Amino acid sequence: MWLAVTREISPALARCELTHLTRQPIDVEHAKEQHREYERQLVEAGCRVERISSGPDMPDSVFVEDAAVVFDALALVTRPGAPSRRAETAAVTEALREYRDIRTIEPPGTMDGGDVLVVGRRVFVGRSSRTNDAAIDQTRRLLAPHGYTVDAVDVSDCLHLKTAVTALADDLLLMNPMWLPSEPFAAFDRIEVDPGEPMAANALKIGGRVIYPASFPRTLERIERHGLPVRVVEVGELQKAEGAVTCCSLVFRIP
Ligand code: CIR
Repeated sequence: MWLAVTREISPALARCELTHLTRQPIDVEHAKEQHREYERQLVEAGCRVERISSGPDMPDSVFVEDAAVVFDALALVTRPGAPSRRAETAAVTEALREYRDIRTIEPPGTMDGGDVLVVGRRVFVGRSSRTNDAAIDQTRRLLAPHGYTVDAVDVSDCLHLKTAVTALADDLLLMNPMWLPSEPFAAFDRIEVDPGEPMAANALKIGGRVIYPASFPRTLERIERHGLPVRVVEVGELQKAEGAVTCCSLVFRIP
């Protein structure tokens, strides 16, 4: 079965990190409602949801994807690029320890899980304002014995690699070609986001189903035209914090 690790929304969400967005007021109660509906969709998709608690000292902790990347053989706990987010990894490590051997990104490496796209045995890592070469090299060394290849991809126009590309299937990517070089992804089929919806490349695939934000109707149409079953969620308050749908969970197989 699937396990989805999520994390409670911090009462301090409004003090989140912002890189490419202008700060807007965030209604934390509304964000919590949207997050609960997101978790309900995870359950509908076949996941058991395990929610970690949070606190006022971790504004961004709901974006649990950034604290770890879970593979079949191990969980890689990151060292988040924003110093304000480094404390998030302790509780995530404890939650994952029961299911996977833990490996960690060590200084001077920094990495956000939002920069790591895993498609089958291919791992693409965004070289971004959050993730550096030291972390990419560590990841390559840790994963090589398990048969994964690791490719670095430069990301400068958006926060994370997965802001610009996610996988809808093992051979199909959803991407914004304006924010990425196309060469690393040449082997894959692709759906491009509608040009008027640049933030629309972040979709969460679980099994054969896709969880997708309600705010990108034209790209949604493109995904549905491919015959993929999509469940739409309202995540507007989390989007104001520069979050999307992959970032609010760590989804992986458990026995
Ligand atoms: C941050 O800047 O770290 C948070 N405000 C947003 C992180 C979103 N993470 C993700 O998409 N993986």
